[in-house]
Amino acid sequence: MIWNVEAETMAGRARERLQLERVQETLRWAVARVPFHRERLGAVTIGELADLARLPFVHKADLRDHYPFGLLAVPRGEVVRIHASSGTRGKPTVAAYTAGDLDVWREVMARALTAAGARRGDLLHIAFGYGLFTGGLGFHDGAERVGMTVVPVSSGNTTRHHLLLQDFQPDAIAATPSFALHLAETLAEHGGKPRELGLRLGLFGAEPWTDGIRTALERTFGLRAFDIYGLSEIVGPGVAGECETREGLHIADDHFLPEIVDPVSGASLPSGREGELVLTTLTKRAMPLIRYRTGDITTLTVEPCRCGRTSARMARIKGRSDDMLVVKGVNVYPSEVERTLLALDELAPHYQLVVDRGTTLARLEVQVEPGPALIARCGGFSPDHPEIAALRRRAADQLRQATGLSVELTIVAPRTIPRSEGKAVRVIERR
Ligand code: DLL
Repeated sequence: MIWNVEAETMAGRARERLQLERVQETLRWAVARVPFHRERLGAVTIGELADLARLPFVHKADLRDHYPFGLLAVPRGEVVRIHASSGTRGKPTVAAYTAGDLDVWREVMARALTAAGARRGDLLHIAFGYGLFTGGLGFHDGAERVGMTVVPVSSGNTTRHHLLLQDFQPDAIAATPSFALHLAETLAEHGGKPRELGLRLGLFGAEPWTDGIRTALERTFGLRAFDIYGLSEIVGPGVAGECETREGLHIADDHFLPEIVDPVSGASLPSGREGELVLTTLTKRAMPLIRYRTGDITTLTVEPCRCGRTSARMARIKGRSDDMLVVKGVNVYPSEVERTLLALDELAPHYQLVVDRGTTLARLEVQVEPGPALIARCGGFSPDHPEIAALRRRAADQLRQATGLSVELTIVAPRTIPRSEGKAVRVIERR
């Protein structure tokens, strides 16, 4: 089902016209109301969308520098909701919404949910955190707009999740992929069967996840898994989402205009080239952002999709530009390691990368857990068991072929890698 036929199937030319009008209006709005934008953009005007590439970027640091309310384009009293990112380094980044901004968020979330196959009346178990994080409330509001039955469980407390999942038998679950796997694993440990929950749909996002994790989730729960993307600075979840074809994520590009730039030089890249996603908000009033550097690495396509939607689509996120590891002069994203590891059936979808920068040349150790079938075959876990030792060599070999890096690979005992209740931490830095 297409939630908003007019907006989602708009012809290319009409879409571009609308985007141009909305960029121009956003520029006027931001320049007139926010000193930061006025100082940088002055009397700038743009005659066509391509002119956007001449404007300076906004970085996450700019948001921190104007913490908390320095980038507001409306009086504080007109802001009806505030969210914020977790802010691992220093102050959090703040996102502010007018009532109209929240309406747009509900609209784009409703599009993403229905594109994935969610329907009015479906019971949705929300296992994203509620609070300053946008996951819980973003899914919540969008799902209510669709007319779903919302169960706002939030993250944490796995026992409560098990109980509600078993008793309510939801149609759909929304969670980070890593927390969903954790829920399945702990349920099985308590004698439950994830497949018997009867879930039809998994709505996952908030962290990079490869098709290997998708397969693991689909097999474990017997559901179909869909990717939903977003970031709090722009709105939260709902910036983009997969439709049933799962050939990229449809960007709500009548509200958020995407570009791809070279992560190092900032030069604009044509569609089809991999680079950093840059977003310009087209309808936000409380905190418009022009050419915001998301840090997320992906590719854009503007080819119409088989589903009938005509928006630009982005490939699944490969990782954040600041997550890229440079080890012995080789660049590698954690997702590339994940893809290789999960191609091996005997390994479990639990891994982490330990980077040791204590030595002159950084060292990378990949730690991964064996799958339950292998452990059963070996009669328990022992790193020296011939099957486990052989698997270790094979996995290290495949990683070398895929990344060009000879990594130290350790198969660790089951349940050694910390499980996450929100976004998984894949990289541990030791200095
Ligand atoms: O993670 C919003 C969200 C919540 C999206 C629930 C989807 C589902 P932030 O905490 O601001 O917002 O983190 C945003 O998370 O820049 C990406 O690096 C990453 N991210 C979000 N969704 C995906 C995804 C929420 N589907 C940052 N795939 C973004 C890969 C994702 N990475």
